Amino acid sequence: MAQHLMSTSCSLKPSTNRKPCFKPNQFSTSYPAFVRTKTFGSPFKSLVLQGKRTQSHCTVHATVAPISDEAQTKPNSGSHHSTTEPSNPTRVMVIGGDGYCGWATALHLSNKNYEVAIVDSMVRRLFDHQLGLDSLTPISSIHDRIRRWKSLTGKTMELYNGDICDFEFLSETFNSFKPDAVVHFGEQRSAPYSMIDRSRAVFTQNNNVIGTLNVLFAIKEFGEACHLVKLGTMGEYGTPNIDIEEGFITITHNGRTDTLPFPKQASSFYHLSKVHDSNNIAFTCKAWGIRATDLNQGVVYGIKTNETEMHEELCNRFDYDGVFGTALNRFCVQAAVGHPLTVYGKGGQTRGYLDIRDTVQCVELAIANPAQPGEFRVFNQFTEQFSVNQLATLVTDAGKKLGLEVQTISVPNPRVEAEEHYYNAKHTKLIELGLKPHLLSDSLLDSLLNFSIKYKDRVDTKQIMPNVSWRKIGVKPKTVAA
Ligand code: NAD
Ligand code: USQ
Repeated sequence: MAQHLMSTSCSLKPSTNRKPCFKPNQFSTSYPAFVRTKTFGSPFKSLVLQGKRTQSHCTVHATVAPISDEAQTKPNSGSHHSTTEPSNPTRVMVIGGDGYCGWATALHLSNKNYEVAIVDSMVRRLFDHQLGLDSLTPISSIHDRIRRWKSLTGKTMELYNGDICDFEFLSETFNSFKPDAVVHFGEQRSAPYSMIDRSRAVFTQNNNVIGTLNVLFAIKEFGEACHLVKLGTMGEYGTPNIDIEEGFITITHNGRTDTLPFPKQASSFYHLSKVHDSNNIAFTCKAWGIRATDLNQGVVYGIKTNETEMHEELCNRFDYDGVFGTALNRFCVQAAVGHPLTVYGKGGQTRGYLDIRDTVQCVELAIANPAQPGEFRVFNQFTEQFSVNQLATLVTDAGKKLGLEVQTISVPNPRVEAEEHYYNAKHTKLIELGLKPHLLSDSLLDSLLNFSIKYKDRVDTKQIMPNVSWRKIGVKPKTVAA
C-alpha cells in the first residue's frame, strides 16, 4: 500500500512476473489491519481511505526509472576506499534502505563498490502521514534519491518496492537479486509507536517477527550461503544489575557450567519484537545452518555521512518528535528552537549511543567478515554510554557556546523503565574487527546543533512532548496523532 501513495513521482518499471493483488490465503501477513480497517480503525485507516484500497497488497517489483542524461557522468572520483573493500563487488540487499540507518548504509556500501539493492515498503513515510509528523530535514522520494546517486557517482542501486511480510514478493526479490548478504533494517523501530494502542503493538510484532521469519525462509530456500546481518537492539538486554556481555554469558549453576544467551528483559512491544527475532535467528542458525550476525545497536545520533553530504537530494531523515525522535537528536532540535530539554523522570536512564557514521562502518565490517555457516554471532554495536542527564548537560554546554539558552525540564516518565541503575555493556567485538569510532565530541555537538538551527523553521513544536504512555495503552484505536 505504501508504495502506491509514495511513488507517484517516479514511473516504475513493474517486473513482467508482477503478481496480482493480495489473496487472503497467501502467506503474506502484511498489514493485517487493512483488512479490518473499517471495523476496527487500524492505524492505517486514514491513508487506506485515501489510497486505492484494492491495490493495497499489490506486489510491486520496481527498478528505478531510466536514468537521465546527467546519469551518464563519470563515477565520482571522491569514492572512498578501505581495507574492507571487496576485490569483487559483493551483492548486498539492504532491507529498510529508505530509512534513517538503511539509507546511509545503502549509500556507504554502494560507494564501497558493493552491488546494492534497496528493499523497502515505504511504510515509515506512511507512519509520518498517519501521525502528522515530518522529518526535520526535507527528504526526497526514494526514486529521486537513487537517481541522484547515479547521476553523481555512476553507481546503480536496484529498488524493490514492497513488503517483506509478503513472502511472494520477498521470494521474487531474492531470486532476482541473488544477494550474498542481506542487511535487515526493515522493521517498525519506535518503542513509543509500539505502545500507542493494541493495533500498533500487534502491527509492530507482526511486521517485525514475520518479516524476519520470511527473510530466514528466503535464505534457506534461495540463498543458503547468504549472510544475514540483522539489526537488533541493546534494549533487548534491558538494564540488569550486572555487566552486559556481547550476546552470551558463561554461567556456573549447581556445579555445572554453560555458555548461554544473555538474559533478555526488553521493555516495550518493539524491543520485545527484537528479542523474538533473535531467538528465531539463533534457532535457524542451529537448525538450518544459516549464518547470521545480530547487531545489537544502541541509540543512533547524527545526520551526516560522507555520502549524504554529496547532495541535498541525498539528505537523510532526522526525527525529533515524541514518537520517532531519539534522545540526543531530539535534544539538539529542542535546544535549537528554545524548547526545554525533555528529560524523562530522574534522567539516570543509561544507554549505549553511536554516531550514524559508525552504524554504516559497523555494518560494512560485519559484511566483510561474515559469520560461518551455522554461526549465530552477536555484536553490541555502540561506542559510548551516557545517561539522559549527561546528554542534557552536554547539549546545554554546547548550546551555550553557540549563544543558545538551554533549559531542561523533568517530564513525568511516559515509559516503564529504571530511572537510576547500573549499566556497563561490553562492546569490543566490532572494535576488534577494525571499527574506528567517531566519539561524541564538542565539534560534533556543535555541528548537530548548527544543523538543527538551520532547519528550525521546519520544527512543529507541538510534536515535541511525549504523549504515548506505556501504562495507558489500551485496545481503543488511536486514529489521530498519538
Ligand atoms: P526507520 O524507521 O528510519 O527505517 C526502517 C525502514 O524499514 C523504513 O524505511 C521502513 O519503510 C522499512 N520497513 C519497515 N517494515 C518493512 C517491511 N515489512 N517491509 C519492507 N520495509 C519495511 O528506522 P531506522 O532508525 O533506520 O532503524 C533501522 C533498524 O535499526 C531497525 O531495525 C531498528 O530497530 C534498528 N535500530 C535503530 C536505532 C536508531 O536509533 N535509529 C537504534 C538501534 C537499532
Ligand atoms: N528519553 C528521554 N527524553 C526524551 C527521549 C528519550 O529521557 O526526550 C529517554 C528514554 O526514556 C530512554 C532513553 O532516553 O530511557 C532512550 O530513549 P530513545 O527514545 O532515545 O530510544 P529508544 O526508545 O530506546 O529507541 C531507540 C530507537 C530503537 C533502538 C533503541 C536502541 O528508536 O529503534 O532499538 O534506540 S536501545 O535504546 O539501545 O534499545
